Amino acid sequence: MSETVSFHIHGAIAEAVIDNPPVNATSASVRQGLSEAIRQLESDPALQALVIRCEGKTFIAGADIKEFGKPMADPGLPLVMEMMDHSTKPIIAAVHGTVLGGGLEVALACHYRIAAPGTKFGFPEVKLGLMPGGGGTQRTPRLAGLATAIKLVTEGNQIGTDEALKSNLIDAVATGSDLATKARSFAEKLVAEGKGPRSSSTLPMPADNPTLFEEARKTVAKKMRGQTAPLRALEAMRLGYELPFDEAVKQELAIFRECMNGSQSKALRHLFAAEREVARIPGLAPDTQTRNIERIGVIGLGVMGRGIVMAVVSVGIPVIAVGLDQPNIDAAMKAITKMWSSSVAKGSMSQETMDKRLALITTSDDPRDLSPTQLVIEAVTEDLDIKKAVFAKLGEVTPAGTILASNTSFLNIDTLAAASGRPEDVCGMHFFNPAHVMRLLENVRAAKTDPEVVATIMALGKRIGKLPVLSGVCDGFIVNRMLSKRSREGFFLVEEGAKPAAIDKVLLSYGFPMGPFALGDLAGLDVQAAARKARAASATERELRADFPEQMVAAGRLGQKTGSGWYSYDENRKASANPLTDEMIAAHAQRHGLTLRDIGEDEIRERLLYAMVNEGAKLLSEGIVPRPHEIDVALVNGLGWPSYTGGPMHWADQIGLDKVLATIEKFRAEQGDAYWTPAPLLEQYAREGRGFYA
Ligand code: 3H9
Repeated sequence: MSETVSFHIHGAIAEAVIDNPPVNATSASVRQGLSEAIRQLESDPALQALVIRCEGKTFIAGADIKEFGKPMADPGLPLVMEMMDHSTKPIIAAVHGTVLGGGLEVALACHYRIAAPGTKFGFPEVKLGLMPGGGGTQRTPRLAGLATAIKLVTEGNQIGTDEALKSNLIDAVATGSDLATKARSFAEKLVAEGKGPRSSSTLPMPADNPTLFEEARKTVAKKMRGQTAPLRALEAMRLGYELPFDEAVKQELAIFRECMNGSQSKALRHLFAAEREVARIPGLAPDTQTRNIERIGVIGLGVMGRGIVMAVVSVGIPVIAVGLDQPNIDAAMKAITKMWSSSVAKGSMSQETMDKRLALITTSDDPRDLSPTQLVIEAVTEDLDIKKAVFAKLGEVTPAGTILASNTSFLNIDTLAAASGRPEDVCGMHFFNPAHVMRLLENVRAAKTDPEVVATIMALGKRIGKLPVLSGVCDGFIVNRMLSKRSREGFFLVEEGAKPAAIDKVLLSYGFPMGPFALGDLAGLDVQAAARKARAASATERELRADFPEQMVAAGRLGQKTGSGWYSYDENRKASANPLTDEMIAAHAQRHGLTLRDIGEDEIRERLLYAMVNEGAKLLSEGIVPRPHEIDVALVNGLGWPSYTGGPMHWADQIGLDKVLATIEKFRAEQGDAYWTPAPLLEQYAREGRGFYA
């Protein structure tokens, strides 16, 4: 048939088997093979039905992303689906794994669908800045109803077989025997019962409901701020009420193509590839041995330690959790139980799951009890002396080969490694708060970290559901180092006259989940003040003068947790303007003789974000990260840098590094070399007319 599609005949039933690893995407040879299979079905009078199924771990997981942006070889997917739709003999999709995007569209263009237990279905196109372009916005409402269809195409989430069956997206679940056999019997039964093709395109659209469309627009505006693809998907779905099916799918395809050629999809596709690229560590052989991790120790049971315990046991790995003393352990277990109980109360976790997770936690106040673990994650107070003492102790009480990882967010891992006496076993594993929720994990390779340790923590990160990114040792690693430059500019802008709320608004409207001041209130101004104190020795006079966190801590305003910070908070932590903030800024300006001026949105945005891009370029120049991919993936997933811009380095490339450099030079002239000296790599790339990505 084709390189990737084989054709088999079992009596009256034909079978087209797709084998196009890794995910059976609808590449050109798959489309060609499928179209030939349908032609064969039509032309051979002995054949009564066709089953389409896939080899490997999944049915078609979508159109081939690698073909996007290039001329599409014939036949296009819409043509193949039209052939299926118009076939005079029934076509059955036998699906398993992840039936996504164009894969789900192929299945819906078939006349019947049978799924293996555990199959997942979804339209993840919006996560790539796209919307279904192969009839998904037209067939799904016809089969599953408007509410389900809107949710599937705009949110991009997956549903399981139960929901798919209930929503009429599949006809049967193949329990009891293997999918291929079950699908064949299903086809034979159809033939025996004289059931012919049954096209979803001929079904009527469900009753219109403008309220559902309006609600979806609001949800998208809130949850996927700034993203255009989900709105375009709704626009395409509405066409079903205005045009005949064939015309609506043509227009849907045109909208899909517009999205595909737009900057948002380009950025999101870049991130999709970058997320996979960061798993391949330059210089680390792919077959590097990983150490066996069966039990993990966590030492330090504050907010971070608790979150790490929760993340680890959630995938079934037992934890030995070591706290300071019994009251500290009790407080931690109480906090963990409270969080899980609230999930049980909301119905997002079962009592059985909670009990299982709790049973995986053993507590102790003695670090010697960590000896049966293969990895210990240290999450004690961010104080170098305290951490050094902990690493010295861990070096003593755990056997050689046990990995010792620090969750520090900025301290020097090489210093901790030396303190342990076993530097080859030491690394960083920097989780983001809340550690059981946030996807990003910054793994840190220190000077002497064994390659096996690096391979192990990268694999473990994935195992516990995180997105691990590898960084070298530096103050703040990737996210916090870049973020510290944004905070600096935020404080300077306030000293120069910009209002904190106005600064936050600029980033919020650019797609960030919050601005620097709302983030400071959330993280705690005491935490921010402590980080400033730790860095005071290397700070400039101007940085020391902009001591807003310290002033607020002195006034007992620690942010959300005390109900007052940059903003005021009610009992539900809803923010409102805080008059004390204006008073503090006015008094600060008077004390230091500062002149305040009006600052425009462009300057605010450029100072906050270009300061980060410049620091990212320094991370690259210094070899802290080997490529810009790590930076983009880390900032999007750790800070909420808007994904549809592709992350700071991709974003800067799109603007043009010459333009970014010119603005940085302007800020340098206005603000001084100490803050705005361009990274050498940025200067070099701008001169060469290239981007951070070659
Ligand atoms: C679409 O369908 C548009 C239609 O509506 C319009 C038609 C006209 N193409 O994630 P993994 C590669 S848009 C090409 O590590 P997992 C991936 O790059 C598409 N390649 O595995 C990686 O290769 P490498 C809608 C793809 O098991 C390898 O497969 N579909 C594609 O953790 C393994 O990937 C989607 O958006 C693809 N479509 O997860 C689905 N997908 O290592 C996107 C993956 O060389 N895919 N690859 O970089 C996924 O969500 C996950 O890959 C999946 C497997 C859940 C399938």
